[in-house]
Amino acid sequence: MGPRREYQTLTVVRLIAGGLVSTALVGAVACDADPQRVRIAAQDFRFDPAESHLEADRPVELLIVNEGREPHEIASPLLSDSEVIRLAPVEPAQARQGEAYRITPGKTLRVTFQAPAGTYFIRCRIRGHGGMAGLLIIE
Ligand SMILES: [Cu+2]
Repeated sequence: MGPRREYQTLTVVRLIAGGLVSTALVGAVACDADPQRVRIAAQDFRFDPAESHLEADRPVELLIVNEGREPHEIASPLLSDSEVIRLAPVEPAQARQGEAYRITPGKTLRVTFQAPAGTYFIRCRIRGHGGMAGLLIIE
């Protein structure tokens, strides 16, 4: 499966999940503007925690800290989806490599965004790091 096809598959999964969650939360009002902070450790070779839960339509500050000895990266619809509002540039900006961001050992990547409900995959695409995958479940 090529990268383009895979992205489309992920988008469909996200839209389906988003629809289900939206239905379940009808009537809920999200008006709290305090950012939700999430810290995910990129380890050799997994994300910890592998699953995080967040509230939809509220600002999120996502920190990905490389605690390993290997470089890791994050690729996610969160970084490319047009429905995700990026509230600040990704830091450090020079970490960008195509559709992913590379994080060297000891460094932290900061992504500040607001997203509609859905299930967002994150993964490391570096060869041999195939087990590095996680989910941000926004509901
Ligand atoms: Cu990796």
